[in-house]
Amino acid sequence: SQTIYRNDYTPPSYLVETVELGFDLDPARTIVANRMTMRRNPGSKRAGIELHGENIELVALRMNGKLLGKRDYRIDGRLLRIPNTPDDVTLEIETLTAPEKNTTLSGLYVSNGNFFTQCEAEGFRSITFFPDRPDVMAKFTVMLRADKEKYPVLLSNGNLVEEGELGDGRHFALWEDPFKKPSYLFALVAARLVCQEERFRLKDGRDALLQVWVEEGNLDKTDYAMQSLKNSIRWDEERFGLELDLDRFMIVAVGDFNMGAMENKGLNIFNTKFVLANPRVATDVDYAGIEAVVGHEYFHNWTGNRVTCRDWFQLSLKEGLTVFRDQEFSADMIGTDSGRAVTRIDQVRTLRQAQFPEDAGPMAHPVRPDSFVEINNFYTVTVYEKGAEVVRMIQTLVGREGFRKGMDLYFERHDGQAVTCDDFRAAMADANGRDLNQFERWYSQAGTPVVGAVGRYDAEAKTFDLTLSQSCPPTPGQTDKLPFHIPVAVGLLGADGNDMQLGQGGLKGATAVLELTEQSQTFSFTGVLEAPTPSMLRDFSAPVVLEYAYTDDELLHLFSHDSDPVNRWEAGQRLAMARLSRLAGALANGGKLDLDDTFIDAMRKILVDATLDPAFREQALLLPSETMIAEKMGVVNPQAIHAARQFVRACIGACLRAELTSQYHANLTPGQYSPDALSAGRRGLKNLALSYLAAAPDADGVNLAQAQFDGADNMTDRVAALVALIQARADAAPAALHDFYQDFKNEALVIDKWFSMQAAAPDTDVKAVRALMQHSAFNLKNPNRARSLVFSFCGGNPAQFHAIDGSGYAFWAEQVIALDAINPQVASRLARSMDRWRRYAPALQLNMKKALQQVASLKKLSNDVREVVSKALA
Ligand code: HT7
Ligand code: ZN
Repeated sequence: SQTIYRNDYTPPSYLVETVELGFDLDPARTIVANRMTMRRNPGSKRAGIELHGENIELVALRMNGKLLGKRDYRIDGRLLRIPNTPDDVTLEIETLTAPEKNTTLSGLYVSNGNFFTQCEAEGFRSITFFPDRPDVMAKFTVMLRADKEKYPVLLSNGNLVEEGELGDGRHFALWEDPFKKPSYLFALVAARLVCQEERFRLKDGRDALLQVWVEEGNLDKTDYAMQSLKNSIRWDEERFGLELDLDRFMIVAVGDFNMGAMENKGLNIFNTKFVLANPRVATDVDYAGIEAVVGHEYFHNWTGNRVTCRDWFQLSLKEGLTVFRDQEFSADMIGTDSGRAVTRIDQVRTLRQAQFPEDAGPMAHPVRPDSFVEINNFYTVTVYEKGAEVVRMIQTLVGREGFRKGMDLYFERHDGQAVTCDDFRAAMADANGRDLNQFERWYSQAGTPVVGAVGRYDAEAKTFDLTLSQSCPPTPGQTDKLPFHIPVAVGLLGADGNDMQLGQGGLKGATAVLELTEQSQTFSFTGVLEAPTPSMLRDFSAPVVLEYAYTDDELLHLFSHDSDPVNRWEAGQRLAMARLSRLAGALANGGKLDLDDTFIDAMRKILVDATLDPAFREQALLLPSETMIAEKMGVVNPQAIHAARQFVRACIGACLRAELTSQYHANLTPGQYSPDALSAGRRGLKNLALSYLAAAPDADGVNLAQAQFDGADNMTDRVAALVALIQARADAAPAALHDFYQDFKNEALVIDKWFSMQAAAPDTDVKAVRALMQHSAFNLKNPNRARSLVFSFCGGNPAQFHAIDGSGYAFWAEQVIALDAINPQVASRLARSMDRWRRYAPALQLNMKKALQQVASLKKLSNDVREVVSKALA
């Protein structure tokens, strides 16, 4: 395996102008004919043509009409080279592939008897020989031929030009994409599917045809995806002035898919998980996921497709920006300040749960990585979520209007081009007359910066000095870091809980955005009439760890009064984290467990505060996860962390029993189910109350859960009740699981939930997981199913996965190896669950290392998995 470096980028030797693809589709033997016109790239110094190709059989190759023989070209591993080519070339290439044998779900593959493609990042090269790199953009015409009975629907990018019969039971469809695109955006579908369709009036008066394609039997689950698509189109018109540029936009759902969805031009292909929903089968979280992912893929049409990446190191150019756009879309769809804050809190949770650990582990990389072995390993929370934070910080620095100006300039300069993260930053800087040079370090330096804060109040001078300093821990290949440009949004609370008006120069209003650019800087607030409680990093203004020696009293003050809901929530998390890590430490050392009334009282106050949005109250009462607690511990003891968290949950359930019960009843949502944010928030708070009640030692909570399970008319309530029963180890849990399976055995996405609830159960050990793998519904080849059981156990049940006897690690090694033979992309995601092995107690470390070495020692291993395990062991 070879490391590829960003600095080695060279322009392509040839550009492709047009591509005509012909597919004779057959699961065992598909013939692909590719005719492309190419022209020497004036910017390149290399003489010949280089085409990528993998896992395909070359049948014939013609150049400018002449059949080439073996001596005219060379195939070196995965590259086909034709030396000394003329400036203008027409290549005709015929290849063979066997889609039914393709279990990688990259390239052309078969799922449930239908054909689909997945070309990002480098799947197109297993369809035909091609310069498969994003800076080669061409116009595609695609002819599909297939059996009409088996594959009545033939789809590709762009517009349908012609369709008809071929006479032998086969039919054809000819598609033309009017826009130039890189090969990773190519797609085809040949399938037995049905669709919900609608004509939708665009802002410029044109009508676009919108379609959502699914398997027969799922047409009762497409409304929400269609509604989300229409909302996305409208939102992009209004917020960014960006219109749909096609007459037709299609979403197709497929049950076998490596990721969430794919933004192929005009033909988005989605994991069924992010399309199919009705109240019977989908939870509130599923609905929110569909809205976000439909939005995300649609927004890529401009940020990713019209302007794409020069090379894969620039992945965050499209992904970070598009995540930021989908986050803003979801927040705007809720519409209220409080709803917006709840979405922001969710984003912060994801960062802390997944991105901060990645940034502190062996796979840490900058938002714009410098090198990789396998690009598929870099579709990460760093590139996506931290990338979105970086874009958000730019908006914080230039303001919302300034950000829009920057976006306009970006499209004015780069529409139709393949560009870099620097080009995006330059557009933002130039449109706003801002210097964003130092800001570049957010793209080039890995690691989570730590911002230390010290406040000093001078009662006589009525000033408050806030000294901020920054540091960033070393990450692989980067020992010393230079200071970042960090926006720190700050407010000062008085003793009455109100925001003080900040009186100094640019620091007017209730919140000031301080720009920390040095290693250490002091910011002075004047006219401060009393000692304030500082509320820092409001709205999580930067993806950093903020260290400030808050007292409990200060945190309680912020938890009760901060006008910034994100920091109000944050104060509660700090209060909880202090107790959870103390308790976990005590448990690890055989100490005594107790929980103070102060904490319980603070939780009570929020719980019963009817002026607060239920969704916010749910967030404020939710404890940090076991993974987040682990990140705060010096040495990780997963069993102690689990027991500590369970102890606090049981205390809350017992001490707040009356309030939790009354909030449970006050937040019922009778009547027809609706996934809107207010109803979902009420259900969220009610179901959190239920989970605390069920965690308490008495039987009342369990009885309530059983009643909710029996009477539920929607999946959110049904799953919440079942999880409460399972987590409480209730006697009724096995029967409820049995009934759940019987009721939903024909709904694949619900059976995924059935597996994952059991995988995360407190009593599920490796033996139990192995037994579940023997269930007739389990199938390791289906990524959703593998994630629902194997991943949910290895990543979502730390106390059992990290069993002292090392059985979890041996299981992990076995599954990584088994999956690698089927689907390296999925295997390598599972491999990542051992990233943080060096932080565990020595006895666990030893077994973790052994398991990693066992995988690393295999001769036959994909680049994907090898990169992950060798970096973990390095
Ligand atoms: N841009 C898409 C990435 C993607 C992908 C990458 C590697 C392998 C399979 C994949 N499926 C989709 C998804 C997105 O960010 O919108
Ligand atoms: Zn994306």
